Amino acid sequence: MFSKAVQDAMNEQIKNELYSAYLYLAMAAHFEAENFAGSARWMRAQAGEEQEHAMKLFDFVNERGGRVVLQAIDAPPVEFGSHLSVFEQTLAHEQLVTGMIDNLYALALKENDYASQGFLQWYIKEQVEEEASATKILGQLKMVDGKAQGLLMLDSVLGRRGG
Ligand code: OFO
Repeated sequence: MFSKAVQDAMNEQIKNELYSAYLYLAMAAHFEAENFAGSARWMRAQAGEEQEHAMKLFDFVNERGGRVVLQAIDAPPVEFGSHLSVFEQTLAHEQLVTGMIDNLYALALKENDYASQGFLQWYIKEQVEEEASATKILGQLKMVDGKAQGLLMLDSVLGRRGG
């Protein structure tokens, strides 16, 4: 059954996913201001994915006969520092979200909520991808070592994301 505890935790996670969208949109604005159009595009696409993560939860809560209750979203930071620092913050954020999804899954287990466990498997896999993609970009940024030519090349590669 869909317990109140799982429903509340999913409503909380809708907010967390929307905060992720907000955070990546703020990073997109940061890159736009720094004239890194490709990196801004990557972040904008990432923000779009986070909205989809929120909406999958939104739909699931409704399908289970629950009630979606939207919560206030904190303002994200404005400045993020160097390219390397932005992707360090991206990886740290995704690691944080992985912990949130793990806690949600643990709650579904505790509540004997098999449908939610099945549903959350998608998020567990998605978090592996999210962390891997931030880790890969971070590794490339370390190779570039802050050099303008390398940063511009990487910016162009990142700009290919999102069609
Ligand atoms: Fe929703 O995966 Fe990133 O935060």
